[in-house]
Amino acid sequence: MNLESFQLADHNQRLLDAHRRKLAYWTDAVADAERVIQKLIDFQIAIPSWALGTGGTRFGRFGGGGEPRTLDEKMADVGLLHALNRASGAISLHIPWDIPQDAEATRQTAAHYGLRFDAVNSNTFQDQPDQALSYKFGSLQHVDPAVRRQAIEHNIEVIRHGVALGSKALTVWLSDGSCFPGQLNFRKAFSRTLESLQEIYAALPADWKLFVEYKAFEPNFYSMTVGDWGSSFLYASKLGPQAYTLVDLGHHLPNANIEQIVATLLMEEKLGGFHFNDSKYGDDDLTAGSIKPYQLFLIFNELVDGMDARDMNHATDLGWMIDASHNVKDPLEDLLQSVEAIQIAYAQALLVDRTALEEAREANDVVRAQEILQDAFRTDVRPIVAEARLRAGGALQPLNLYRSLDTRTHLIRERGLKTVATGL
Ligand code: RM4
Ligand code: MN
Ligand code: MN
Repeated sequence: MNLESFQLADHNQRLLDAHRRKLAYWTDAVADAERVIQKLIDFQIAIPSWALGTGGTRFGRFGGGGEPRTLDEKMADVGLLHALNRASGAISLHIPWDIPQDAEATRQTAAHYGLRFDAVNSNTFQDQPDQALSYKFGSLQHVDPAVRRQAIEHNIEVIRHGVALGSKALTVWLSDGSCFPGQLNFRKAFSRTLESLQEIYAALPADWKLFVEYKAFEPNFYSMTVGDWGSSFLYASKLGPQAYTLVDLGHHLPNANIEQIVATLLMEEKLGGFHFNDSKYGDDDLTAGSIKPYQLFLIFNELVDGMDARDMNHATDLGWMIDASHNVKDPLEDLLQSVEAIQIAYAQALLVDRTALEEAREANDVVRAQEILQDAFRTDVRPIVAEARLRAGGALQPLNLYRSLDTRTHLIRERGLKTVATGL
């Protein structure tokens, strides 16, 4: 569904006065507002092609209707999100869930919506119908070199698809590991995985990055071969300068201090990208900021601090992606919520008075340090996030506009009630 410019203009016009009143505080009292607004305008968060349909639980899937049936329809959905919030200008594809049939046409369609292609993702955690050998006992770590070869070739194929689309990174997430103690020789599993990754790394174009995503657990697993940031960091370090660690917020053991992990990886120049989501218990893939917004803010606080320390470009030097999957929400509404939560956390982190924070730290003034952080976290930054959207050509309240246009009903009419998007 296309967003007509008059619909956007009507919506913004109706809300403009109230918005200006809320914004007045920022323009009058916050010297820094313009800097924050500009950074927000530049900051784009990639939408995963697998988040546009309804996700499943381990037991079932409850579709909401109007799901995109093709890659073109997925790009149309992301295009709609981007038209609403002007902050979703990229899409991340999972292969083989979304194989572009005609790369040039796909590129043109993406360009029409103002989208670029973020990291491409390989999949050796499922068997495909036409696949010769099974990944039941792993892929890049498999004891049989023929299975490893197949998995390596698949990753190289994914790079090829990415090159054709103008992507600049490959994300490798493996569900390799073991279910029972004794099943696996940990050292051999590590070495085989490293050797396989080395072959994939060798196939990377010079301006590409390889993201090694870690995950602490899968239900029913005893060990994961890339189980934590330490092992991902090891792989990335051994592979070379184009390899980085990817942090997915849902991939840690409960209560892990993710902000500290982020700070360390950034310092070591090995943080490559992010998969945003939120969770209460496991890899729940819930809406970003829906459970632990303070944690999200603390992570952004480290990101801003660490990136500034290395003079990095916030918008372009790391890969920013959402990785979520839902059963009970309209996926597009959910993604609008996630993007906004990420922007809010980012804006709050930009407000932190870093000079004062450092002074408080050097003076062991714990109370003051906490006050400085919480002052930023408790600031309602929604008016400047909305202002950034407005200036970039988006809607003051994307979710409200999406609903008032009855978008899902239109999508169901256009695509049908029982459509199923590829993915989880
Ligand atoms: C994994 C991991 C990967 C994602 C798959 C679908 O748990 O988060 O990034 O590609 O799920
Ligand atoms: Mn992920
Ligand atoms: Mn995950």
